[in-house]
Amino acid sequence: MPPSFLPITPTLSTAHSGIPSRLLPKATHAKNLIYNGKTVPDAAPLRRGLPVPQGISKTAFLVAIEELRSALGPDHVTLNDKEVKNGWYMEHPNTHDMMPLFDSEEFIASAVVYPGSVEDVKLIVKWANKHLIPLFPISIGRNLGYGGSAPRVRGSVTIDLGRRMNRILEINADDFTCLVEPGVTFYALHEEIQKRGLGDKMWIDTPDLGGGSVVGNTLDRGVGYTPYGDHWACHSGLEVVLPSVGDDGDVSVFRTGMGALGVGGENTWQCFPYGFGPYNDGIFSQSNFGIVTKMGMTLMPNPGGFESFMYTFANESDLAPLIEIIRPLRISNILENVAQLRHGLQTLSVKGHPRTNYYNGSGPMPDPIIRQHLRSTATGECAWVYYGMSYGPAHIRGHKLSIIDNEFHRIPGCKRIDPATLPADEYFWSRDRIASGTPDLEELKWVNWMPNGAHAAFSPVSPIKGADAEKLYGLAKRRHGEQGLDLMPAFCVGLREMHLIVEIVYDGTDMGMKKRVEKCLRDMIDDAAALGYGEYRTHLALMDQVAGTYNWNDNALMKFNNTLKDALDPNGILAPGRCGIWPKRYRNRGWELKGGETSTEGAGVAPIAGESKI
Ligand code: EUG
Repeated sequence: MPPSFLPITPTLSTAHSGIPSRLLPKATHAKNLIYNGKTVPDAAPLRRGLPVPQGISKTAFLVAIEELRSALGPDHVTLNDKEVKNGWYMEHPNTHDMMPLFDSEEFIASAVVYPGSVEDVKLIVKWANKHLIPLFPISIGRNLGYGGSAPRVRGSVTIDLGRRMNRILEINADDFTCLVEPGVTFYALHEEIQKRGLGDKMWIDTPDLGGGSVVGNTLDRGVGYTPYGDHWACHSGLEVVLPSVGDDGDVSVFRTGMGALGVGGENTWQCFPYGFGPYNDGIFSQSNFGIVTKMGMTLMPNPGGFESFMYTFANESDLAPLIEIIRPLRISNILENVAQLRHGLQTLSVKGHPRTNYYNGSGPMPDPIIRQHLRSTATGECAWVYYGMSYGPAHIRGHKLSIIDNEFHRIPGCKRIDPATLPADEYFWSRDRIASGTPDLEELKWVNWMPNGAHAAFSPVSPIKGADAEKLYGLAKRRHGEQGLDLMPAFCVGLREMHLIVEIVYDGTDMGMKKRVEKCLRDMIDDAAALGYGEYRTHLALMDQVAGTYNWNDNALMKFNNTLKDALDPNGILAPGRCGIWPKRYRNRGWELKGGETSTEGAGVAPIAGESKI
């Protein structure tokens, strides 16, 4: 479809998941680029029909759906029996993985349900236990590169929490905290703070793209780029609906931390995350133990000034000595935010042009070609680019920046790029906005590297050591070379560890390429595990493999998770398989994905013995 006919991107005034109007021109441009890169129709009719989950007949499933419809209202339950439509970042599907590694009809929902309240969520949980239908809750569904909104088990009923549960319940300008529902995006929270005239007073922390759910991203232990970048560490208080039905026939909802107080818990719910007794929040992140319906989050006071800086490093071999320089600076907070050290190729690809603009060969784009094209950019020819920010008034920043400048210049060929020389549309300024709490839309431009651009990530964590960086970069380079894929690594440096994020960009319609991407990802996970590195997060397709690497003492951790799963969700209805945790009914039936499969399904689920409680 010619871009001029593309409908306008929904804004926050018309959709909870919409774009802030300040970013609408950017969204229009980004959407045009994406649609220009699509070589196949955006929507395709379902080839395999309604994806009914295993363990229930189609007839019984449709009867159950009618029951849910009459309980919640006909508009709040939709069957997924027509088509797969991929859309793009701002108008993404809530039914399947828009960036599939498998066939699009593998990680796919049978229906989507839209609760409007915690009571509705409880009702849905009761319904799922009665009919033994798997549920998959999403907040916004923009967990892109890790499966998006898609369920792990084919035919699960997606609970789209965000569409109707998207209130900002509180922004507390005294305590610098907020309380949000799952449908609040980083964009929406930022806009609301500006609207209330609090923008000069407080910042939010945002990931590279602002369309994600604050709750969803935090539960997935996502990362942002202000000093409040560790989202999980910055949250305070959850409200959770549990997945089982008690002996009294009711579904339990509870609050963690100070929110558990019988009287007045709201006072300190967002100020002190721990409360009394065991700290339970952890088991609801990257898990399938409960449905989070409210979350508290801390907000950052405006530090009184900020200044981005950017350095380039000439040689690939500068990586290890540079990381050694970064570690003490980061631990002592001279480097104050989760900075990014990116490979030059990512600086090129984020301009949003297809790879074919630069190179037509097969195999990874050769370094001399990358360097040649970087020469004519504002960044200049280099191997690595460091993006960081210093906070506080000028005299405070000056002290820190001079230390950083001296230290970085110990690497021969290091160059500080003067921001004053950079045009307003340079990617640097997007990093500048993000590191100062203003959500942006720039990052997704590198998906245009490939036609029908999709991406999946290899995301290992390691100490901030040169030797670790070299080993991880080395194995990624070797495995990308074997599969003929371009390597675009970025090191995101936390306080005492770093996340290496390797996003592989691929053609989502090219099954051969997808198989190479899967092989590359699986080989990197195995290589990393053999060297003592594990991933902090992964794609649905890779969760079993990654969970399997955390196997110390005869898989003691997974045994513990299984114990929790069986206790909290005896019928196994909540997000089976998420993060490698399979309910009893699914275990040992071949649901785990090890690599090379064409189907994501196992051989059935165990029936429940005895009578249903409902
Ligand atoms: C990015 C960052 C991540 C992640 C996936 C993608 C952005 C890449 C720091 O975490 O998990 C440029």
